[in-house]
Amino acid sequence: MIKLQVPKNNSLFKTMLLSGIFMLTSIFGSAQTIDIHPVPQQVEFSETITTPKQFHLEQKNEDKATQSLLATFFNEKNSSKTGFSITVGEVNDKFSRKLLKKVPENPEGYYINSTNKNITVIGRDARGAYYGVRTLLSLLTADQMPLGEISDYPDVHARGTVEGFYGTPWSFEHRMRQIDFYGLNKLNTYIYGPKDDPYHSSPNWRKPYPEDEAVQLKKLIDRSEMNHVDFVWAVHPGKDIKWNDEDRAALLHKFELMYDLGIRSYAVFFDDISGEGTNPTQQAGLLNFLHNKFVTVKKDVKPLIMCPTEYNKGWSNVEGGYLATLGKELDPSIRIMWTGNTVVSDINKQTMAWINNQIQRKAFIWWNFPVSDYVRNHLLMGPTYGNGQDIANDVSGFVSNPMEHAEASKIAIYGVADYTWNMTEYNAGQNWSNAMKVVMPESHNALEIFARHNSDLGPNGHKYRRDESVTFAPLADDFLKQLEAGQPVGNFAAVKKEFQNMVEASYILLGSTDNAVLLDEIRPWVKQFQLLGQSGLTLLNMYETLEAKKADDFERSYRALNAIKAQMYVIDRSENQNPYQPGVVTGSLVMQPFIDKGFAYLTNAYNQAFDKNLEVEGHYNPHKLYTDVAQLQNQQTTLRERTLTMNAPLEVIRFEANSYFGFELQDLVHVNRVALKVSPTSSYANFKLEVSTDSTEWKSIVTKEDKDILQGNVNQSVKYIRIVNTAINTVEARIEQLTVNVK
Ligand code: 14T
Repeated sequence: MIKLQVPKNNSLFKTMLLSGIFMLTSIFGSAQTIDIHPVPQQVEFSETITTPKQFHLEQKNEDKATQSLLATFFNEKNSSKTGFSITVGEVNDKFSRKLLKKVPENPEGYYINSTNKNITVIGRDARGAYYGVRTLLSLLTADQMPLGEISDYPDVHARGTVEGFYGTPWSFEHRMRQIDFYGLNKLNTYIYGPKDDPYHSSPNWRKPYPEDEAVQLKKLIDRSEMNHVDFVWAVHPGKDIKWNDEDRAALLHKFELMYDLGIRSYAVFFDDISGEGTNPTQQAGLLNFLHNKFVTVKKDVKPLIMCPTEYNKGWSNVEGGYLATLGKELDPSIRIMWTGNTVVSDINKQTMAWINNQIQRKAFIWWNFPVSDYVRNHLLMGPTYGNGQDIANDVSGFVSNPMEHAEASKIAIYGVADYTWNMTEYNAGQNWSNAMKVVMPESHNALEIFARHNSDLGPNGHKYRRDESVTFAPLADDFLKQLEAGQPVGNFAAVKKEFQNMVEASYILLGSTDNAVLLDEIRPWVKQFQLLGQSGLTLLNMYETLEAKKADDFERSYRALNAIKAQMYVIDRSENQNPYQPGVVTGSLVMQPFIDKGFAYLTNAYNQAFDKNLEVEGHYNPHKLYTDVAQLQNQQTTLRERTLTMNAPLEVIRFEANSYFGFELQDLVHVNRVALKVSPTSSYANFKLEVSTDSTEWKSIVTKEDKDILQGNVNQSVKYIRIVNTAINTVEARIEQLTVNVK
């Protein structure tokens, strides 16, 4: 038999390791790929043999999840006494004694030894054995099976997601699919904390879940157990908690109720609150109480996790001592969550050094990606990148806060699984390509074309951006430069190819059946994407017909492009109509701007050459936000028909005395109704509506409160409109709506 030795320092081996896909050559020279995910820590394969067909399986431990996972593969048909021997167990089962010392010390680690006679899988613990079986099954599902050793373990202890976004919580079915996905990809943590579940947060956090919801939670918990996922139930009591015995008891009682449903891991969130609930001494007192009276009493409950009120550096006031107090007073076993230097930010060594020093323990990272609750008209389907690959020993956990689109979030989650398992070997681009195949096995190519143009967020309040259309961007630049220099365009074919790819990919996706759940989530964007690709092709027709000086043909393409835009406008106004960022945006970083610029250029060039007057209309929003409130500085505005809206921020805003917020219009514009909705509505007493033509002289406008909305009728031409806080103190309120009707 020919031996394929793969020395560790061999570069071929390295590239294989990076992808988790191992190419082995069998004696007949046929290439064989074996796919292990996440990328394992250490693999030494020598040769392959034809994968056995009959097995003799022995499971030494009694882990139910491992048992049922094994049962998905081993059955009556492929098992017999004389079959190929497979033994699975934990270190504690003390079998195959000479292999025991090869099992990694790390929790959840495992060791696999495969020879041409047998395979042994030994886990450091039950979860390790379970992960070993996950890997075993990837070895057994290929025609050729590698012989050798795998020593594997995760770099980060707690790995997974926190369902912590605002917006429609994931459905029961989606959660079931997610939990299976986590088990499959060796993720061990699902923190349940959807902001819009009233039994997680106010007003009902003290109350038991209604029967039907409890039944579903129970099923999710059972499913988690079968996937070795810790289902962490989080409570968000800070909006109305009273620091007294009664509320402590209420929380303890709720924990008990959740324990009865099967919960064995808990978290308490104090994010995005104001007032009494934010007191660190009280928060620490409550957590310690739960630790002493619940966690240590129960014995089978994991250490508590808490999300602090100051959960990122930008919001933390070191002098105030909030974090230091938590660090000092919280029981050392309690994990503290952290989103990084800002609410939405990537994590590096310095981030970790700073926070870990503050809280005297390793922070538990809450990574706000791919969450899109502040850019709801976008899909975030790009690669998982940006976090330091040297922080494995600085974190106690790393979870991703995903999009309300559960299935589409799997692309990013697949990245988190790989990144947290084997950080130094993590390769974002490779991982992303693999992710496409995992979520859409048949149509992965089309999905990749779609996803590479659907990753950036557009301008947003958190200033968080992602790469998009990376390989197309230089083509677009060249194309426009040549156009503007009046030169013939040299890369026409390459540009055309990508627009064609877009159109074809969208048809394939819309007709695909390999992930109907994903298609349901992204359909509006795929339809929009198809139109975008078509508008690109039409733009190229405009270019060609202008070059050929065919006026009639040019004008037809021009009209067609306008018609496509009109269809895109309809989708944007009729699908995904949430009140925050309604609409459907795709290709917004490179593709759409390229088409808009090319369209404007070609139309103007045509007008000049043929002495025509075709309109270059763009319905962008010429008005701006006008404010001196730092928290609102990057908030976006939307103009729809004649209503100008400030996109509602999610957080509580602190309005200092005399601070203001409103709009600066492009010119003097006739303005009618102004409407403001904030909570609490008691703030209206302090807010005054003013208008101005020059921003120096201001006129007051009378307002009245109606159905919780403050309204004023301006009925004159102005350039500036603002709401001023006339209180002598800072006022804290959430802005739910600020709209102005403009002529
Ligand atoms: F607790 C946290 F770590 C956290 O990130 N909380 C929220 C989270 O629920 C949300 O999904 C995420 C992204 O929008 O950001 C946090 O919510 C915010 C963040 C803000 F900056 C709410 C208002 C904000 F102004």
